Amino acid sequence: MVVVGAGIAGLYALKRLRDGGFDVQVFEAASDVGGTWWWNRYPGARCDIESMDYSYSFSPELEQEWTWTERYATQPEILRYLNHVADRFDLRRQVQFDTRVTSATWDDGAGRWTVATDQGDTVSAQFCVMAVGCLSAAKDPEIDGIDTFAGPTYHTGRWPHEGVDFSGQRVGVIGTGSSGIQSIPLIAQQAGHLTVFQRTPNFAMPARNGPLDEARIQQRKATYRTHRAAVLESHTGVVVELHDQSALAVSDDEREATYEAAWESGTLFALLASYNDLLIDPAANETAAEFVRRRIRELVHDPEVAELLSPRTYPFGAKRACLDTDYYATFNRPNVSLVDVRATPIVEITPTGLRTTAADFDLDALVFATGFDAMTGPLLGPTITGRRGAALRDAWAAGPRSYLGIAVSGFPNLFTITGPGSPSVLTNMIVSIEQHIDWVAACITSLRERDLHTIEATPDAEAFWVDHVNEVASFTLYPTADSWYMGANVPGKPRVFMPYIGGVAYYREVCADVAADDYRGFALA
Ligand code: N01
Repeated sequence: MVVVGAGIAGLYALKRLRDGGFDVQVFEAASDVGGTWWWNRYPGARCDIESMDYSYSFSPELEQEWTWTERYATQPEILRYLNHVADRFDLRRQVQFDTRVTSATWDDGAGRWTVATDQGDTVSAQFCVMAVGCLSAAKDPEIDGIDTFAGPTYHTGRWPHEGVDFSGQRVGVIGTGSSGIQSIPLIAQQAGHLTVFQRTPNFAMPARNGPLDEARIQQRKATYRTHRAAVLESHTGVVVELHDQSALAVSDDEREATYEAAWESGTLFALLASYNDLLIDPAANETAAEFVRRRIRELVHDPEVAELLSPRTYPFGAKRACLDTDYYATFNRPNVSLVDVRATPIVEITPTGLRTTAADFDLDALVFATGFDAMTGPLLGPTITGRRGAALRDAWAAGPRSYLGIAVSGFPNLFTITGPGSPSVLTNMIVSIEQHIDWVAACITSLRERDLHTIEATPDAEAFWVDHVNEVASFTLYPTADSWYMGANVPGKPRVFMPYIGGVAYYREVCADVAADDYRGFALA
């Protein structure tokens, strides 16, 4: 088997499949393990799922051994954890680093994949597991003159390992998604002046991060197994209290108190889980959106800046919300200014800075917090060619098509871990990663036991699943936002809502049921 990627998914795939007696070779483009946590080293990078949830559940021993220090772990701490996992389970020896897979080609006659890399390797594999991540193809902004800037440019998703010293500099940050919202407060503390170029404001809620106290750690360690079981029954892979009630069915005072409690909790999904119609009914959603906007007005002193930072063009939660530490208060600093590049668009990057339709900005350094070609980008990076020479790129020209988000018709024995059509990015990623890999391991073990050699999604099953994913998304407000979930941040990318909103518990049931029904919707041969 070839596994592509040695991030959270690739490492677990290697461990699980090797334990299952399979011969596994992993290729990883980076120089070490960690995936997203190897690349995204920008100031302030940390996870917005609590550390004791954003960790593997497959090993109770690992769970007891490792002790997280903060409620929300920093990038260096998560990377240390993944290095510990790699060492503890002796995973590194089967990973070839600094090696990018360039192509995977299915050989109909042999019933195997030929996988080629940029280091000149060519290997033959019965199965190919794409553990390439959902947010790993960094996207530079498409702005004229980008190569003419005389100073350094940095993308948050490809941050220099030695760090960057912005002391005294005039810095520009383009982008106010999660990466921008995390890095802007820290860059502002260092820079002489920071100019934030904002196209669309985001909804951010305070993380209320802090050190984990010993009692909390011991309590979770004592109950980890039951906690993990509860996680599997949740919608998002995080246990949050769901209120099964409309936001419009309660009094204004009661609603305010509920939102206030969610805001104070510092939990990403808490506000969205406050009522059952926030992602369905625009009027219900507006109550939550206005609650956040009120908080922004309290936090930001200048009313004009507060209004600019207030999202008004899409429903709360329809773009991924963020957890922040001092984001809004950063705009009260005298060395920070906010430029609305929706009202006055960026015209070009110049050798000395950036020009909008309204002004020229002189800058020493530019930071692109401009996100990723999400979900499909990492899978379409290598040239994947399936049966009869068909390219995945062509099969997905109008948007990704997949059965369960894990397999594509015409591409036998190829598994897309947390691929488009699965809950993935709408959930705690580690929970969804472990579920996919456990499913794949059980699947190929079953094939081996029965002397079966190939598994392939049928066109009908794939068509049914694509329709289902779209249908459930269409009941919600998600498709109304220009989000990366919709591919809207990449010019020319088809507008399709890519993840599956069915949630962890329901989706697990579907996958288990498909397997129990002898892999219904798959052709086995
Ligand atoms: O990327 P994004 P991200 N001119 O796509 C703007 C996960 N994550 O790296 O909204 C001007 O969200 C763009 O503007 P607009 C998490 O799932 C998690 O921040 O397209 N602006 C937007 O403001 C997250 O959602 C964590 O109008 C341009 C920004 O750049 C996902 O990764 C931390 C532009 C991109 O925001 C992606 O987050 C970090 C242009 N030409 C990331 N092009 C945590 O766990 C783009 N923009 C905390």
